[in-house]
Amino acid sequence: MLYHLLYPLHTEYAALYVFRYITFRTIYATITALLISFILGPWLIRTLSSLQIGQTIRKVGPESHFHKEGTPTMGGALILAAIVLPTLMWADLTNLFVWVTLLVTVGYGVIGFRDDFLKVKQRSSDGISARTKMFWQVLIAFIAALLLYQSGISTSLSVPFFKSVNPELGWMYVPFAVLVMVGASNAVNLTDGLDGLAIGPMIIAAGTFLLLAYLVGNAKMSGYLQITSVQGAGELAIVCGAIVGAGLGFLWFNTYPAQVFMGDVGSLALGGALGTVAVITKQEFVLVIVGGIFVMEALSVIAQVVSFRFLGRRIFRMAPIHHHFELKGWPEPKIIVRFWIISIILALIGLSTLKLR
Ligand code: 57M
Repeated sequence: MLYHLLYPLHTEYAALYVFRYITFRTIYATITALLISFILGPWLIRTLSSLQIGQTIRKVGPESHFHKEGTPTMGGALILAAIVLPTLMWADLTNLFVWVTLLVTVGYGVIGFRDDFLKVKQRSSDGISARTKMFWQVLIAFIAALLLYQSGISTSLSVPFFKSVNPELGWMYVPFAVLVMVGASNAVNLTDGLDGLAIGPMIIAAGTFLLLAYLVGNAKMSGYLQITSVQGAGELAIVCGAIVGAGLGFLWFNTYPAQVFMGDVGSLALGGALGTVAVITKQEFVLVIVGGIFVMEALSVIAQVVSFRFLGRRIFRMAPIHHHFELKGWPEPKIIVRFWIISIILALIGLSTLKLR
């Protein structure tokens, strides 16, 4: 909105020319998101507590979590507001990519909201069925992928480390994009099981994709780096900036010992947003590296379920893998901070793919 209102006035007030720059708008989207989180955070936590919107803890889980019963949840609503409002304020709203990313983010947020709401209402940890959740996730991702496909976005794949390997997917781009969006969303959801465990790597991944979106959207830079250029993708740096700001603001309250959990409204939305940005910037494989913590968490569940079903024994003491370390006796903050450190290393490796090709 600000971009559309203020940039045209640069002919009269030269200083307003600065609104043209993605870098400027990204920085202010990040700061706006942070401010929204800091201003609304304490109010939201008080409101959630007074409405008794608290977490129900599974009794089969690690005992160390029992004391978390009743911690306000659905803090993801704050994350959503702190992503959507700054994006609407600072991004170019004629850009299709911005709207597609918002569609998935808000759409997944609504699915998560419904799930959290039912859990709180029924005072159980069941929520909506996995099948229903998956149906809506796939449907929203499908609409998003179709919009991208029809916009004429390149349907070839970029493979890290191999600049000349660009398999053409054609219409298969649509199911592939759906897989990335739905997969990312569920992987972040599985990771969200310790204070700050999901939001830390999310901030790091969104920061990395902020840079990637900027580079991919800049014809000169992408030409120099020999990466697929996607005209208009630079605006996603603003969305990523908002995710970083919203994430940092949320972490302020979610850091150990957490005053609030994000709930599915946050985890599904954040994962969906990251998946969509990866699809648009054509960095889906780099997402597997940068979001390696989320991938590891999801793979630990798959490995555990497969092993238990076919071999009759567990690989981990409990999946997702963060529970394994908890049951081994690692203190919660140690697991969290170590996962953050791994995330930073993975982000650096992900960025190195820009040069190693
Ligand atoms: C949601 N939710 C947390 C909070 C958060 C297939 C199976 C592996 C699925 C998996 C599952 O349901 N995962 C998705 C994980 C829950 O957090 C809430 O959920 C939101 C995110 N969706 O925002 O609202 C609990 O996590 C803790 N928490 C924190 N701090 C935070 O900032 O401490 C969350 C955020 C909260 C709180 O305790 O209540 C969760 O873990 O439930 N299921 C599992 O993860 C279960 N694993 C399992 O059954 N493993 C089996 C098989 C199936 C692989 C095995 O290993 O044999 C475990 N989850 C729990 N207890 N809590 C089982 C035991």
